[in-house]
Amino acid sequence: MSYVDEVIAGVKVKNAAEPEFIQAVEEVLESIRVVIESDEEKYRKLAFLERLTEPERIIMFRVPWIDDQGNVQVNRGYRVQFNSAIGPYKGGLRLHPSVYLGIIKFLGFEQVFKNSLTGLPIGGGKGGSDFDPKGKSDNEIMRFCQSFMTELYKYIGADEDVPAGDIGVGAREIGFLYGQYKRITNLYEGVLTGKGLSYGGSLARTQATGYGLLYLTQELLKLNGIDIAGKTAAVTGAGNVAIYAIEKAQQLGAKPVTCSDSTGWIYDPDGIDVALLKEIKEVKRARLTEYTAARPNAEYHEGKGVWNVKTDLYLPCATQNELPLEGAKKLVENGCIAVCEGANMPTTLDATKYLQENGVIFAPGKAANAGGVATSALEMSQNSERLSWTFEEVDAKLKQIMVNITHNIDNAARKYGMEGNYVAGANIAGFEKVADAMKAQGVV
Ligand code: NDP
Ligand code: 2IT
Repeated sequence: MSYVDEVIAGVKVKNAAEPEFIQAVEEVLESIRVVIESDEEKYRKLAFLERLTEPERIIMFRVPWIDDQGNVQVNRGYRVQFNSAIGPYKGGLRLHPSVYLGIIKFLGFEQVFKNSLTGLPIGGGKGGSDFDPKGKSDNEIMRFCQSFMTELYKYIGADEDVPAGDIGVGAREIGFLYGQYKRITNLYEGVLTGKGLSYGGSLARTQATGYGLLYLTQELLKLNGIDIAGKTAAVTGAGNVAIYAIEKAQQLGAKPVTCSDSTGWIYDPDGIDVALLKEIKEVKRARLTEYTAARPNAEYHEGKGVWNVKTDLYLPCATQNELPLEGAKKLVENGCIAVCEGANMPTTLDATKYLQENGVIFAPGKAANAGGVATSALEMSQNSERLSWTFEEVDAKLKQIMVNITHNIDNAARKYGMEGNYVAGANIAGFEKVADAMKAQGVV
């Protein structure tokens, strides 16, 4: 059996109850097969892939907190410190009831290659909890965040591990987490990113993932001789990534006509009203059903099905495995030109394969959504030099990083004879730097 197949089989046995982690590993290892097989015996002797797929450290802990009724609640907290070959662990925290170890491991594994693609010195990690922020008061959120940080602070630091936001973690949560870290450690350091502007945050971090997604989409289309202006787009999600993807798409002359949340989706033929969406989601923290009340031409549909809307571009920005084969078939039928992933692993493996085989330009999340973590690394730089850069400065750096990623993944795919396969290109380009650093640092 080839070394890659051997390791995939081993990962499946060892992590049998974690399908998302297995999925992420399979995708990466299949892509880098061509690199590994060019020097198979050396990689096998170094147990290189076994080390690459085993987190350096997994931290799991109890998070007790008291709800508004005075009852004690208990959640489980996680931090997976996956790989520190190229820098301190870096990656978000997710608060969602679906969180379990397999989700955090898949996200941490993806983060290793994504962070490498940014070209900045950041290793990969991820954390979170099965805590459900929906319906909780601000005080409950604060008590949860304080309890979570009371344990997590032991394992993180500005040069050690720097968490940030992800699903369910935005400016409010980062504020509570930062306050508690500072209180316990007495350190005013850049231990979290996504901070508020009054206490060390970076301009453009809020917008960065969505904006970055569109910068990459624009450049990738350009590489393929297509202009983004005038294109229609279907966006899923209605959170941080989706909102700023919609905003930047409009600025680039495209027309996003959908968004969604966990209960349903909106089709607005006049184009999504981004100010209204921000008001509903960022200010009121309300459901999308409120959108149609203010926009008579818009339709609200329960459940899933954004892929039924005929658009040129499809930008999934909600969660993992939200785009199944059935949706991919519909996209191809509708003549979709490109799918660029704002979320982490939103497309199932069979759907990805179907899209690629049918000529749809496909940009994987670890390249397409890297603008968020890249700007987090820029926030770390500003914290280190105790300066803040202007919005224009950060945005220009973000754009340049996304343009570089686009060309790097294109070139890596070409180098190995897989022109246009940006999944392979992203995995190979991300892997090369990490592999080089791991080899140089010996067996650790
Ligand atoms: P938010 O919490 O701001 O928004 C998440 C959105 O996705 C909400 O509209 C939410 O709906 C929807 N959603 C979440 N879970 C599900 C689910 N299980 N089924 C259906 N819809 C769901 O998160 P972000 O926008 O920050 O994150 C979105 C995606 O982007 C995630 O995959 C995240 O890992 C990825 N990402 C985020 C980055 C960042 O900087 N924030 C950077 C790179 C990637 P509802 O409110 O109803 O739950
Ligand atoms: O998935 C991701 O890249 C993020 N949630 C952002 C991580 C970060 O450290 O900014």
